[in-house]
Amino acid sequence: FLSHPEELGIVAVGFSGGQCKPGVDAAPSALIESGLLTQLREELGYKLHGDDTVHLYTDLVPASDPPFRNMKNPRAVSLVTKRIAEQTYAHAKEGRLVLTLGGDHSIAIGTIGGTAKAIRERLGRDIAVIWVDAHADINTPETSGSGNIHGMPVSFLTGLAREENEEFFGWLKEDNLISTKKLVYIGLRDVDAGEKRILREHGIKAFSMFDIDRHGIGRVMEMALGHIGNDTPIHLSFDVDALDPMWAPSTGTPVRGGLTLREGDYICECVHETGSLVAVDLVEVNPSLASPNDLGAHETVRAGCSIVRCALGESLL
Ligand code: 4U7
Ligand code: MN
Ligand code: MN
Ligand code: MN
Repeated sequence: FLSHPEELGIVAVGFSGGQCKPGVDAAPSALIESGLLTQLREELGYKLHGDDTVHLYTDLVPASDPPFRNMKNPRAVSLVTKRIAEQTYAHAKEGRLVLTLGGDHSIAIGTIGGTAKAIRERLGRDIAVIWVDAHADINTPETSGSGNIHGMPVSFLTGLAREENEEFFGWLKEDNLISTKKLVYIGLRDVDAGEKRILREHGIKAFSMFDIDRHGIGRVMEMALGHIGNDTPIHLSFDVDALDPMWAPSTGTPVRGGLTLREGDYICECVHETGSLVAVDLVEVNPSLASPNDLGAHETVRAGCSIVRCALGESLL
């Protein structure tokens, strides 16, 4: 699906407004400083386009941004994700593989909104989304208990949450949206009651940690990719909190009982192996959420780099 499979469009998003803990905005710099982009260039042989500096989008963040429909920082998140959608759209429209380094998971409203539109225009195809996460991130503004938009991106992307007003995600049009039928979750273990109802009502495919324990990650990946079907462009959105806190402690909403790093890498390898990958997000790394004298932040950044390299084909022999 890529006209330039060896070309990577990089979007580095230092944005944290989708949740309340500072620090997740520092993740792209931490990932880049640990050598990720150099590895992609020198070891995996990609040609990189786009960001070597990290966007902080501070010019877009309004001075006053009171809640709207229970959402926190709604204007900022809407403006920033609109800008991100323009960035991923531009790379995907060129036929490049798009890599976005977040940032909190609200940014997927932009990353997926942008690739969905570009792939429709370029190939006339709907993308599938593989959402790897401890959480389903499918709260509507009304079902959300926290009001944090990083718990809502999937509801906006599937059109389950809608808002006409341009200022509050009204810029999302039909061609930015994805179908609930082409969405697959892997790694779920902390899903709110309202979200469970949404998943059930819409028959959304989800592989929880229970399914991974029961069938093993190998069989789960067969089933997940089988559900999407061969020959469908895939956007992989990877929340580092899908990994067990043993591997990725420095994240805003850690949940015990998660994926091993090897299972996370395996998911990415299988997605890469399809040859259908068009975009990857890595989100929710928060290097500041670690005690100064432990290795949590370093380990989490390292795990994030491993996830990205696997998705981009490092394990190919
Ligand atoms: B993340 C939560 F209530 N569901 O809506 C919410 F448990 O991007 C958590 O997956 C959302 O890290 C987590 O606030 C968002 C909560
Ligand atoms: Mn080329
Ligand atoms: Mn998430
Ligand atoms: Mn999560």
